[in-house]
Amino acid sequence: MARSATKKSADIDGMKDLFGEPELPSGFRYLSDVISDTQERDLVARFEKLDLKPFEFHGYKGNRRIYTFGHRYVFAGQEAREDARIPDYLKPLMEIAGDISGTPAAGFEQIMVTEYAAGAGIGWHRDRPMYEDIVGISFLAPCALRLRKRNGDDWERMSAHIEPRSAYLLHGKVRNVWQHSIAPMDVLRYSVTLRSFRPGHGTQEEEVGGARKRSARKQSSSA
Ligand SMILES: O=C(O)CCC(=O)C(=O)O
Repeated sequence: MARSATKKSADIDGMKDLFGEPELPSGFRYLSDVISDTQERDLVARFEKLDLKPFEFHGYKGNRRIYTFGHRYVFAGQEAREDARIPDYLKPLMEIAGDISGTPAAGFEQIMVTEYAAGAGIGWHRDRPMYEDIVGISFLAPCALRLRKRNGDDWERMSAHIEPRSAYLLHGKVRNVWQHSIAPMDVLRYSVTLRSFRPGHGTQEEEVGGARKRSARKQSSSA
């Protein structure tokens, strides 16, 4: 059965419900109000100026549009850019990722801005294997981050309510065992996803090749 958790202003970190059952899988962490209204407005104004491109996976173009910073991995559909340096205006978000994860902020070397216009969502997936911690920061609209894990022939499902200006962490089990997705949005939402790399990850070519093979076998969509 699906369970849902809504916490407006509290941190969620391995919390249990009244019956001692975990509300969300271990490794999930949530912090509300990590940025102010003004910061949100300023950052969204920056995102609106980016040359966002539809997310592409095996020739399939998703409705969401993305722009990536950090040049260790170039997503399909994105041009490899000479200068993919992380701009200064995103550095405060790296600090937030560092705070929520306990990983040094500088470790979040891959940053993706995603625009979900009305009708856009993201399918079930786990992030590519070369990434370690995944941090999401949300802008403009709330959404439900749906989580599912195989349980025999069935799926165990949970859902986390994500407010704008909040951050969530996917680490450990919720990152490695559970899949996540977001249903198509009714209204515009942006997210910034910050990813750290696993120690000793390979070259870009190996990552792209390996990720594609694994993705084709296991995942309906990948990020
Ligand atoms: O928009 C979000 O918060 C989720 C993004 C995501 O799951 C991804 O890009 O892999």
